[in-house]
Amino acid sequence: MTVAVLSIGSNIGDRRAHLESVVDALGERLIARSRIYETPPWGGVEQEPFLNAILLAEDSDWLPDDWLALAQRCEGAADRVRDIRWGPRTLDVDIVTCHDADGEIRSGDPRLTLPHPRAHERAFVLVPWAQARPGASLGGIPVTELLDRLPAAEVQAVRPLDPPRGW
Ligand code: PH2
Ligand code: MG
Ligand code: MG
Repeated sequence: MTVAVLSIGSNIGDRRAHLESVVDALGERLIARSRIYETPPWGGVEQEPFLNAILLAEDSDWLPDDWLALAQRCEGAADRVRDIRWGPRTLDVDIVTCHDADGEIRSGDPRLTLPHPRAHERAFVLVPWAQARPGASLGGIPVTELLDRLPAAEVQAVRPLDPPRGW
């Protein structure tokens, strides 16, 4: 059994619908989700604000590659085009961490590095994650402690949307 923490984001088109498409694709695998946050673009590319959320999902048989395949299917279904690094996108589905019975899976595979190598410095990942799973940790460090290390302005700029339709 593996449990995956997925960071989902969108800043093109119907942003909310793109996020919801991942919830639909996960179906009964979904075990928790954060609220949806509006977040300023991270990474230095000038672009529209993102909607971001964190989803937790589990599957009794899946390995990290299966979560990656699901992420890529969802991005493909949203007509994701790979162009500018850290640039605008209809849908981005990143695997932040993946746990099995032995704990956090570590992988240096360039196709899927685990845990995600930049998650610890992204408020748009850490804020929703701490909200969905208050006790969460990354590489043995509590997510709340990682948040304390980031500039307060970056953390405060990650703002929850009013929850419509219960999300
Ligand atoms: N994704 C990026 C680059 N920058 N900024 C925010 N706020 N949210 C994102 O999901 C995001 C980003 C590329 O993956
Ligand atoms: Mg990403
Ligand atoms: Mg990605």
